[in-house]
Amino acid sequence: MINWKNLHKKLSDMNRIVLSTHENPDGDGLGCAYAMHHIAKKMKIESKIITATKFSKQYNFLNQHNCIELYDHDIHYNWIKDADAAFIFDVGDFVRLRDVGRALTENKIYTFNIDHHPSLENSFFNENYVDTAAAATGEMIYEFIKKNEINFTKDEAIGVYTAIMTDTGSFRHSNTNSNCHKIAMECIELGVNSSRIYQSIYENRSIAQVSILSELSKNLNFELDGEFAWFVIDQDLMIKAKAHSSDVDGFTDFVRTIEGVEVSLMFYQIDNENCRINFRSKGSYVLNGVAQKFGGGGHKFACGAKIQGNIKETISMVTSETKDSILNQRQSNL
Ligand SMILES: [Mn+2]
Repeated sequence: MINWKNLHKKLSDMNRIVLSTHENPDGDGLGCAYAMHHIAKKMKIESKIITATKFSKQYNFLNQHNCIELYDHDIHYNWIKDADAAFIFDVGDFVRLRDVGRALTENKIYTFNIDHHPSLENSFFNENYVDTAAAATGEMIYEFIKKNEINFTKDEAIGVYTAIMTDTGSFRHSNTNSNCHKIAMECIELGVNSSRIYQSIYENRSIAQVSILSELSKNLNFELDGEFAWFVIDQDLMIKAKAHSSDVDGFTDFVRTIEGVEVSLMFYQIDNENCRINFRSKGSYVLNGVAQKFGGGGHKFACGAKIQGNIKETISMVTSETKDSILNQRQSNL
């Protein structure tokens, strides 16, 4: 049982807090930070949401009064220095805080990790509040609010709703539980406009995204009787499509929707040296073991890794490891 009262008690003694989440922020991390920003406001605590990398424009609706700021050493390093603590949401791994993490460590800021990822390494944080059974970190923020009888209003509800909606793939993924629906119901009763949030996130595709999609649909690789699909987004494709790194979000989920596909993998070439891999499973095969082998991590059916090295070698290494894992799991499922 997580001691949410303890966290609240500590928070009430603070004057300034840093709120952050992983690089390439998603709806869960940003939604939690947004909800916490409003809780802090009510408690007269100064707070800033500082992200390590740019968030994509589909989350603009969370950036009211420009409460979300991209880390800028000249502006934020000294601001962080005077903070009482940092609350980090949904991060999975401390390294995914990038420059924000460095500023926190160098300034010896007390850190609270609030997350639903099964983290292997939590020792970078001073306190860990982890619940791997939660569908979204947003579900945990809701618990924090309720356990402490914080006035739950539309402001916090927008963040909580966004977090749960995005991490459950709009209440479709296997992690969706009745609690998600109950919380969503309460958020909607508080005035959250669910269809507007949905449209903002999922019906705001850039032309760049659509052109990548049309290219990658011609270059899908199917293996293991079509159960395993993988694709590559290299720098050429990104340049041709005039795309930004946030434009590739969601493609792995999309490829998983293909009939017969159980596992989908995206190889995204960040630069000549680095490659990001996203792993998605429909639920028959657990993938985070494979991600961990390559220094990554995440959830059982949605995880990722970053690999340094030649992309061709990375592809052959990771696809062969994934195939082995699928075949092993097929064997033990018999
Ligand atoms: Mn999450």
